Amino acid sequence: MHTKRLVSLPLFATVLVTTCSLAIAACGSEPESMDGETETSGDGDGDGDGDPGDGDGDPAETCMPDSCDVNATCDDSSGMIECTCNEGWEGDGLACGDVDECAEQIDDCAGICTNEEGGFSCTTTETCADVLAALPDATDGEYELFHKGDSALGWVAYCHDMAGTPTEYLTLTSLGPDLNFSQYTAGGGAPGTDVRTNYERLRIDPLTLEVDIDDQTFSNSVGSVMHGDLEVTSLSYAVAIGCESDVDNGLANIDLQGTPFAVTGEFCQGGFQPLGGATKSMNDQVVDLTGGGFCGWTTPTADPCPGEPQTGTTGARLQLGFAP
Ligand SMILES: [Ca+2]
Repeated sequence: MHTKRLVSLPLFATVLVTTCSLAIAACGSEPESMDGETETSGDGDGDGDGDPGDGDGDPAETCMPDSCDVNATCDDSSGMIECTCNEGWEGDGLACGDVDECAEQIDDCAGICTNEEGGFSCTTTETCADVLAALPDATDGEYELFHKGDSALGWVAYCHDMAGTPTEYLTLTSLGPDLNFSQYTAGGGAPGTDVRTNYERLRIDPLTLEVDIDDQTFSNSVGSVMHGDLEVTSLSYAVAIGCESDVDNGLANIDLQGTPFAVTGEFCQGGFQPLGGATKSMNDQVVDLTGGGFCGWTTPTADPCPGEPQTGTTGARLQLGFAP
């Protein structure tokens, strides 16, 4: 970034440069190439010989408007012209190019970095709506968001419905029949086959990190159970229900491994003579739930504990936080 234009030159070169300083328009890079030549070939006798500041009669150089690149600062206080590219620019001072702060990742931007000549701009992306505002052509997909606009709290969201109402989901990576599911176990007062809903993505509020457990957009379900007159064919997330007295045979699993989040919320038991509980493990990224009663269940805590979780409209939220 720093370039001394000329240091020690034989007399003929100094004259050339002085001429350039006076007739700048024609100067170009000629003195620069002379400089390189001198340093390799004239090593022995060049020392102090033709230095303009040496008091050997040569006039000191003076910064002229075109001495340096337009994006550089000229300094002639030493008697020699020194050109230094300004902040946001890089080069030898005679020619300065833009620094791409985004590509070099020196922007500290909590969002979308856009390189600009001599600087950059940053659009903080805390929500998918922020992404859409910055990138009007953005389609549904994975985008990095920053909780509270903090560059240290980045996470990858799946932005859904970007053509309509941008909505944030957390993509789960622990997928399988026994991972990230809710189950209403058939039997007792609930005839039918086990209802199990497996989740691939969770609806998450990027501002509060609460999961709306009732959003089943990215889930699939099997089974059918009769809960009184209601046929249940799917369940909210993190809900374990059973309807066999004295047994907590309802099941559910939360597994956030592979995401930056852990479960910070608690769980409650509801129903008639409810049983069950929640066991956290793996730095609170994994929670195994059991629930039962006649009927009874375990769900994320709400006030009061959800009373009709089989309907899929619990209104409950599962609180997440960044894993330690
Ligand atoms: Ca730039």
